Amino acid sequence: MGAGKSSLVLRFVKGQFLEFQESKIGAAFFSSTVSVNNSTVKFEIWDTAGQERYHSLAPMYYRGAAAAIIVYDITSPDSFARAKKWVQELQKQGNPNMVMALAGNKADLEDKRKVTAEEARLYAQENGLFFTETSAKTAVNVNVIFYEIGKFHCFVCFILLLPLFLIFSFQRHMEQ
Ligand SMILES: Nc1nc2c(ncn2[C@@H]2O[C@H](COP(=O)(O)OP(=O)(O)OP(=O)(O)O)[C@@H](O)[C@H]2O)c(=O)[nH]1
Ligand SMILES: [Mg+2]
Repeated sequence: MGAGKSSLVLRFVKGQFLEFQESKIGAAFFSSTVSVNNSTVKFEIWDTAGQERYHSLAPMYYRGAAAAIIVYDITSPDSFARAKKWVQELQKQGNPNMVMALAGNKADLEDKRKVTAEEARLYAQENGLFFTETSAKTAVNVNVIFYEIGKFHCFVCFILLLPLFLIFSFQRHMEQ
């Protein structure tokens, strides 16, 4: 099951949550304009297929990317391992100025947790990533992670959500 990339985008862009999200085959595009620190930021988001068989398509999206959100599921150690692989790949192949954030999603499923927040926080610190746990279901920290990224960039930026992943671009305009 996916880590919740599409769900995070749906929550961020439309404020909704679906118990049964369709798995992505191609990539879906979303855009959303929000106010961050007195600036208007236009996020342009590519939500792409997370399954391994679509891995080869990823560089097409992340090459120009200025920001990435790597998403794992706190109930799945396997998804955390895959998130780390994506971080490595982006560090090697992505834009060197790319802002990266790590999101431990499904934080509402505390009773099924298999990845501790400490473990992920430490990993994020070591790799210079912004880290937070999120829940697309309850909306916890969903805006926080997008706003954190929005703070960094002016003009066109791209964001990805991996391992099961997603790309955005956003533009920032000074508010009048
Ligand atoms: N409890 C809970 N379920 C979630 C959360 N986010 C997503 N889900 C569920 O997890 C499943 C997968 O979510 P998706 O958003 O499709 O995951 P994805 O990463 O886009 O998956 P792919 O497109 O297949 O790569 C769906 O059934 C969602 O309803 C969350 O924060 N909490
Ligand atoms: Mg999806």
